[in-house]
Amino acid sequence: MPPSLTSFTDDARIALDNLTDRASGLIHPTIRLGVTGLSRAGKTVFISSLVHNLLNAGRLPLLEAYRSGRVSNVRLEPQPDDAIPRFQYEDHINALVNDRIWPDSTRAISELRITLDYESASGWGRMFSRGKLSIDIVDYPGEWLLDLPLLAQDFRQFSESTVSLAQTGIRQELSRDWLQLAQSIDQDAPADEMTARRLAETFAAYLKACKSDERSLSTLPPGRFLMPGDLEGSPALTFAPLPNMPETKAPKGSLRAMMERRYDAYKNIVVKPFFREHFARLDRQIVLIDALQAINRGPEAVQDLERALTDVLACFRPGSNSILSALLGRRIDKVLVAATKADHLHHESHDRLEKLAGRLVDRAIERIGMAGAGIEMMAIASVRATREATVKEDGQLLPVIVGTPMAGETINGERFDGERKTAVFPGDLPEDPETLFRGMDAASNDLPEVNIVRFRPPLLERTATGAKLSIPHIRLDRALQFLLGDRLA
Ligand SMILES: Nc1nc2c(ncn2[C@@H]2O[C@H](COP(=O)(O)OP(=O)(O)OP(=O)(O)O)[C@@H](O)[C@H]2O)c(=O)[nH]1
Ligand SMILES: [Mg+2]
Repeated sequence: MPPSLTSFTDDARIALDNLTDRASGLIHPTIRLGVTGLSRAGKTVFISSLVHNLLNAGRLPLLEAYRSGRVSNVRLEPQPDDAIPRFQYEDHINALVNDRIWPDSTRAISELRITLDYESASGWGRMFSRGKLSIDIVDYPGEWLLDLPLLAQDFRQFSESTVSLAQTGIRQELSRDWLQLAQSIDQDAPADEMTARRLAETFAAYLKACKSDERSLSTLPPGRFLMPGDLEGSPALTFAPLPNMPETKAPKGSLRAMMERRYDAYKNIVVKPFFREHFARLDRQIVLIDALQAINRGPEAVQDLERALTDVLACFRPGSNSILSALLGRRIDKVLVAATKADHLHHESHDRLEKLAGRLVDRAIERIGMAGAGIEMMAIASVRATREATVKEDGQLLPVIVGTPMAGETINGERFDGERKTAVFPGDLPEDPETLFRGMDAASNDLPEVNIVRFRPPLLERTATGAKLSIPHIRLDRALQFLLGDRLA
C-alpha cells in the first residue's frame, strides 16, 4: 500500500477546514451529526422525526436535558454550508404528518441545522456555558462509504477483486453479460468511446442486479454507478473493471489506459472530495440498518448485511486504516448502529432485535479494533406506525400489532384501501441471533419470519387545544441521549 494516498495539499486543506470549524465552534458550539445507512434504511424518516420531536417538545424522557426541562427555544437555522442541498424537512414532514405517506427516496447528501438553547445541569457549567448548541445533521448514502477501500487500490487490484467476486455464488449469473462482453474485447486496442460506454453500462447493470435481486446483496463499489446524480454520463463514471489484465503497462491510447485513467478520476473527483469535505468533518455518527428486511430474505442477506456493515464501520476507525488517517483530521468519537423500523415487532422482540444488531457488528468491531470505542447498538423506530394489542385465538392470547396498511397492500389475499386498520401477528425473532446467520437447509422450516406489512405513518394525536402532538417513536430519545446527551449536560 502506498504510504500516503492523499497529497500534501489534501492534508493541508483538511487541517484548515477543521481549524475553521473549530474556531467557529468556540464562538458558537456546534456538533456535526452524520446520518447514514444503505438506501431505504430509514435516514430521511429518522431525521424528520428527530427534528419534529425536538421542535415540538416531543416525548423524549430518555433525553435527560429534555426531561429535566433544561432545553428551550428550539429552532431551525440556516445551515453553515452553502454548497450542500438543504434537508427538505418541511416537505418530508408534510408527507409524514399531513398526507400520512412516507417521504420520497432522497439519494444524495443534504444538511439541516437545528439550534437549541439549554441550561447547563451543573452550577459550574452554567457559569461558563453559553447554553446554545447547534446540531448540523448531515444525511448521506451509506453506499458512499463503501467506496473508501478504492483509495487503497489501483486499477489492477480493483479489477481483480471485482472480477473474482463477480464469479462467485449468485453473482456469477448476474455478471454474465458484462463479463462476456469484457472478455470479448481487446483491452490494448485503441480506446473507443462506444466500447467504453457499453462496458460501463453492462457493469452498472450487474451492480444494479445484485442490489435488486431478491436476495438483496449489498452494494459494491463504485457507489456512484448506482447513484450517479449529476455525474451521470461523465467520463469519471464511464469505465469498468477489466478481467485478465496483461502484466504489461497499458499501451498509450489504449482502452485499458483509458479505463485506468477514468478509475483514477473517479477516486479524485468523487471519493476523495466526499471524505475530505463531508466525512472528515463529522463529530458523531448514526448508522441505520434495516435488519428486518435482511431477516426476511434469509441468511445470505443477513451475512451480506454483516459484510457491508463491516466495511462501513471500518471508515470510523481511522487508526486502523492509514489512508483514512491521512484523510481525516479529527475523529468521530461516538457511533450508534441502530436497527430501525422496530415498530414492525411487538415490544417483546425489541431486545432481540437489539441483540441481532449487536451480533451484526460484533465481528466488525473486533476486526477493526473498535471494541469499547464509543460504539453502541440499539433497536429503534423513528416513527411508530403501529400500536400493540392482543387477540384471542383458540383460547390463547397472542400479541399483535395494529396499524393502517398502505393503500394497495395485500395481506392473506385481502387488499387494503389505506383507511382500514388491521391487526397482524408480527412474528418473533429468535432468542439466539445466530440462527439468522446459519445457512438455510430445506428440511428446517423453523426459520423465523417477520411479517413486514407496509403501514401508513400514524395519525397524530391532538392536544385539548387541537394542536398536533409530535411523531410517536420507539427509543428515539435513547438514541439522542447517546449521540448528544453529553453536549447538553
Ligand atoms: N414502520 C416504519 N417504517 C419506516 C421507518 N423508517 C423508515 N421506514 C420505511 O422505510 C422506508 C425508507 O425510509 P427512508 O427514511 O426514506 O429511507 P432512506 O434511507 O432515506 O432511503 P433513501 O433516501 O432511498 O436512501 C420508508 O418509506 C418507510 O416505508 C420507521 O421508523 N417505521
Ligand atoms: Mg433518504
